[in-house]
Formats: sequence, structure tokens, C-alpha cells
Amino acid sequence: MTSRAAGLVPSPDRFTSRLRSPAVAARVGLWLGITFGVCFLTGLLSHYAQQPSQPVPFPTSPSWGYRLTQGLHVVAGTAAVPLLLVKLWTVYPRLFERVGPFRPGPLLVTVLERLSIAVLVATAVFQLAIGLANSAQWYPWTFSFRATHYATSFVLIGALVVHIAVKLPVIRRALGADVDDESQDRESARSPRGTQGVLSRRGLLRTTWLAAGVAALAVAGQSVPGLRQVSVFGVRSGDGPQGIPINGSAAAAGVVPAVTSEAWRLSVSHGERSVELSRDDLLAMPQRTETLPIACVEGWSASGTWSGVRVRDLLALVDAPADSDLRVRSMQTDGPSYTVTTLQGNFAADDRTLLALGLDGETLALDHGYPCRIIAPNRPGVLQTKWVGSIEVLA
Ligand SMILES: Nc1nc2c(c(=O)[nH]1)N[C@H]1C(S)=C(S)[C@@H](COP(=O)(O)O)O[C@H]1N2
Ligand SMILES: [Mo]
Repeated sequence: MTSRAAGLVPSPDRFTSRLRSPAVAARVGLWLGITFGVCFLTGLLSHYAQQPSQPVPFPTSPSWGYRLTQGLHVVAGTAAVPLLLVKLWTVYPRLFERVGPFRPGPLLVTVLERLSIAVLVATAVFQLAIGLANSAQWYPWTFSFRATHYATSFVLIGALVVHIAVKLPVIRRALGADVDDESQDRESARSPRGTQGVLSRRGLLRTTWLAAGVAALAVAGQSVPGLRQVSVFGVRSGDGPQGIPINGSAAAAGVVPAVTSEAWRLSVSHGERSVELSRDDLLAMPQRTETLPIACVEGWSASGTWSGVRVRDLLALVDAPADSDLRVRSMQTDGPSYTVTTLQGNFAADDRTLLALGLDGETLALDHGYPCRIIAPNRPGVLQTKWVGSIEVLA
């Protein structure tokens, strides 16, 4: 007895809803493809921005560039969730279709198509799930999020390209015809057998766009100041000292005794040359003020008015060229990789790149990196090192 005869696998004939049509699948799929495309491109950019060594320097302008692209990344990924759910619901009866009589050409296409779909569905669900979890600061895994999310994106996009190529004739016909056109529908979903519930195809599509829009708005508030009130899923909504959210507190980072100690000094070194500076020494140097955003890779961002010394002025103290690559070390020694970061030469040389000592006209809060933190334009938040202890010129 086959599994179908045993009733384990439903027959595609059992699915009669007129909503499950290529007309719907193609329209939702088009927007799903667009959101995945946006995620892929902005993701590539974000990954590159975090590379310590950059053959082509990541630009320092516009200062809000990364804020925009990473905000888009998370908004598009979140909007993709309802789109993916509707898309899967629309097409899943096809899973139970049998492969037709053996003819090598069509069979090859069928196998290729189903294989690409299996990979596509698995990677799409995986990417959105770990991406959402990450943007909600929930890390129920042990693998490296960044490396995994990056590698999987190529598999996903590869499978998506194959899928689109295989489906192109269906997609074109579906998008070219009216949404209620039935010519490409499965027989069981087509009149007169097809059932029409309370929801029309247009109604389903409108509901889907609305759901995607609500999902997008709900997270966009993490980055767009005016939207904070509606950002119900936004993890941080402007709370935190000095109006800027906090991921990790000084207490949690275990830096409190060291950074509040009278003995704290910033070390700036260039080969044999080095200087040790107290906070008062730093405050005695020319002070600059810059309005620059913190743009977290997890999607939230907030702009602040930072004051402090230019990094290039610090380099001048040890006779280092302004465009030197730098190693910045936090007083935070345990834990995340970003306690030691590379500040590339083009960032070091930029006049807006500060070792910030103050925020919004006040002393930098302990949780924002007191006694000093890096703040540079157009840079992933994860590289805006807090509680800096030393800056070292790389050879
Ligand atoms: N030393 C240190 N610097 C750090 C972090 C940290 O945990 N430790 N967090 C980084 C991240 S991920 C971001 S987005 C910014 C802002 O983080 P915050 O919200 O914890 O201040 O600081 C960055 N600098
Ligand atoms: Mo971050």
C-alpha cells in the first residue's frame, strides 16, 4: 500500500480554495523576492562594513548611510515574514502532487524545481527566524550568527534565482492576467469545483500587504524617531540614559571598577612612541562636537550629539599619520569579539571621528562608554567601541 493510499499524504485534489492560485502566489512572491533582494544587498554591505581589512575602504559618508541600509535590512526581513507565510500557504498543496509520467526533460525540470523549492523554503524560514530572533536580542543558538546568516544568504539567493528561472513562464502569465484569472489554476481549485470563501483573492492580497506593512512599521520605529510610538515590536524605544538605547550596561560588561578608577588612563601607541592620557588630559585637548548616529546591526538606531577629541588629533600626539589603521581595545576584556576592533585609516582620518567624552552636553554615561568611546560616521554600531582603554597604530 502506498502512503497516499494509506491516507498519510493528502491528495492535492482535497485543496479546493480559489485563493491557492498562481495568480496569488506570483503577486505575493514578487514582493517576497523584492524583500529578499533588499535583505541580500543590504546584508552584503553590512558584512563588508564589519570586515577588519577592506580592500575598498568602506565610505565614511553619508554618516547615516549604514543607519539607513541596516534599518532597511531589518524592516524588509520583518515584512517578509507575513509574505512568506501567505506564499507557503498558497502553494503547499503542490507539495503533494505526483511527478508525471517519465520523460527525461520534464522530469529534470521537476526535480530541479522541487529541489530548489526545498532549499528555498528551508533557508528562507531559517534566515527569517534567526534574523528576527537576533533583532529581538534573543540568541538561542551557539553558532556565529553573522557567519551563518551570511553564508545561508547565498544559498537562499541561489535557490531563489533557480526558482524564478524555472517558474518564469508561470510568473509572467500570472502577473500579466487579472488576479481572478483561473487559466493556470489546479483543476480542484478552479470553477466550478474551486471554493470561494468570504475572502476574495483581492481581499487576501490586501490583507497580506497590510500585514507586511504593519510588521514593517512595528520595527521601523526602532530607527525612525517619529515612529517610536507605534514600534510595538521595537526592542528598545529610546530608553537608556541620554536618550540613546543600551544593549549592554557597564555593570554587565564588568568594567565598573576599572573605568571609574582614578588610575584609568588611555594609552595611545605608535611603535615605540606612546602616551598615557587621563580624562582630564583628554578634556584639555581641543573639543569637537558631532551629531552622529549609533546604528546597531540588529536594526535600531539613534542619533546623538557627541563631544570629545578627534581621533586624528590623538594620532598626532604619537606622530602617526592621520590615516593609520588602528586597533581599539575596550576595558571590557571578557566576552564579545567587538571588545577589540579595527578602526580603518579612512575612518581615523575623518574629522568627524571622535573619541567621545560627552553626549548631549553631559558627561558620557557609564553605560554609553565612560570615560570614552569611539563614535565614527557611517559605521556599524557594533564597532563603536565603549570603555576604550587603548588605541594602537597598526603597522
Ligand atoms: N566594549 C563594548 N563596546 C560596545 C558594545 C559592547 O557590548 N561592549 N556594544 C556595541 C554595540 S553592538 C552597539 S550597537 C553600540 C551601542 O551599544 P549600547 O546600546 O550597548 O551602548 O556599542 C557597541 N560598543
Ligand atoms: Mo549592536
